[in-house]
Amino acid sequence: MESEQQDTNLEFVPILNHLPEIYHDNNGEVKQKHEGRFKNLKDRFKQIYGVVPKYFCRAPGRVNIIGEHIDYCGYSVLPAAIEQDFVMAYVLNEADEIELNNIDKDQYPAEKISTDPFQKFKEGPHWINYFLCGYKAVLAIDEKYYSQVTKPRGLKIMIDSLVPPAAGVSSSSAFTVCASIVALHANGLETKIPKGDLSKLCVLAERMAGTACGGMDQTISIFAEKNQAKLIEFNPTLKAIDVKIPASVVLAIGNSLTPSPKLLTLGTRYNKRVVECRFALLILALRTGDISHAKEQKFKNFYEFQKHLGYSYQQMLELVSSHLQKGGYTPDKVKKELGIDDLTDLLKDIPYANEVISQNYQFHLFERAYHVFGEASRVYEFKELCDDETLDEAVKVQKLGQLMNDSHKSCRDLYDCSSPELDEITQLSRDSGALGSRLTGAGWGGCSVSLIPKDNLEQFLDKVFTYYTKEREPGYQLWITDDLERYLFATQPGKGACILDPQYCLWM
Ligand code: NG1
Repeated sequence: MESEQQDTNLEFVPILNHLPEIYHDNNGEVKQKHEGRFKNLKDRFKQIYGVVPKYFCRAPGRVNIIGEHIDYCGYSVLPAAIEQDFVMAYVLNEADEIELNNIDKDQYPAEKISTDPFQKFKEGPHWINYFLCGYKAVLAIDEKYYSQVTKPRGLKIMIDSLVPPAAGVSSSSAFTVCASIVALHANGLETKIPKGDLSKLCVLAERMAGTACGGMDQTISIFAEKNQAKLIEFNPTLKAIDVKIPASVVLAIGNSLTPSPKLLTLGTRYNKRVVECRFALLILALRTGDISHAKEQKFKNFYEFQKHLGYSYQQMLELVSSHLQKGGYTPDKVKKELGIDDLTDLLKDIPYANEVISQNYQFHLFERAYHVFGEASRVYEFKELCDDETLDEAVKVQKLGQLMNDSHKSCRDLYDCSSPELDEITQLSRDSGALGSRLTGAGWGGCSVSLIPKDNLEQFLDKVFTYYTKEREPGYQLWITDDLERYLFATQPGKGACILDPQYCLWM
């Protein structure tokens, strides 16, 4: 497995010939659904630019089955790609500019930007910044790669996305990865930047745009394989290991329809959690005798610290219980614990850390750390159960469901990243026959993922549809815009990012 994985890190993003290599063909869906979508994209491209697109690049969103808010602590996660993806059709542009149009032109009006990879991000959470993330990943971060491009090419692009935005299924990374593939293909780097490096570059680029993210989303979008969930290990080296979900169950995604736009709440939510984990790490390291740590920051994350101690997850949980206090720390208390006057110095590598410090009066260090070690352990329990061929199938899926329920509870009660709607839809899912149900992705809104016995799927979907149709309090509105099947659906692990062979465009 080790050497197999080394090879995948060095592979390049594949160029594929046919849509059935990418999409599942349940009941002839490729013809009915996906071909139509690509034809529409091609027609819209021609209407806008007067020519047909030469290439298509695509990258999927993901569902995280288990392992929430632990990738940035260095721990492994267990996601799968979903079929919903970003597709970008493009041709080269004689002019030194990048024109971008979106099928959804009302939400995402046309934009023109220069080809300069070092240009600044737009102020605020503008969608073009995700394009820039992917563009910069390839052309502005690692000199080893971008020095091979004498002059970045101008581009005309048409974007189509089926990944619901701000819903915890990583539309931001699917966007970033898809843009990175356009940038590498258009500039002749598709056989220069291997998948392992590309995913790391995409992570760095998304961090430049503001989120102190880990690497789960970009990595699964690039490494995913059809019908395989993946255990993504970041340490000691990046690995994407196949995980077979038992055949008797399926995963279903339910959108709570309460969007959670991460970039608008970094100071109080996502990046705050990253800061809380950092404070917890520093205090634990001091308490276990590593006086120099707070100043020198010897350990980048909890993973490195645990490795240094040689402790099990259980021992880490005991350490947290003995040394961290429940109920929150004020900034002054954190300073006192660490024996320092200024916290910002310890957070230099975390984007928007100043906002986190200025916007918060309480940091919940015990709760966050306790979640992280519990969740990190659940990920491996989940993987081991999936791998265990001796276990009775019914017992196995029951245990997997329980781990997902425990994960949700921990996200809700310790990490405080659930929402009333996510609690409602996960509970409704359990009551409707799911073996387990949890929030997926960053949380505070967005989607749930549930594990359902295959034979109960139809009944399950019928029951959970009531989440969308039931009468709610006056003034309370879910963001339903069109057909419900976009919000509640069974999902099969999908294919990772790819380029479509230009021949495909000729016969389409
Ligand atoms: P989403 O669900 O896309 O907001 C985020 C991070 C992940 C991970 C999860 C929580 C980005 C791009 N991704 O995902 O790295 O930390 O939250 O597990 O910010």
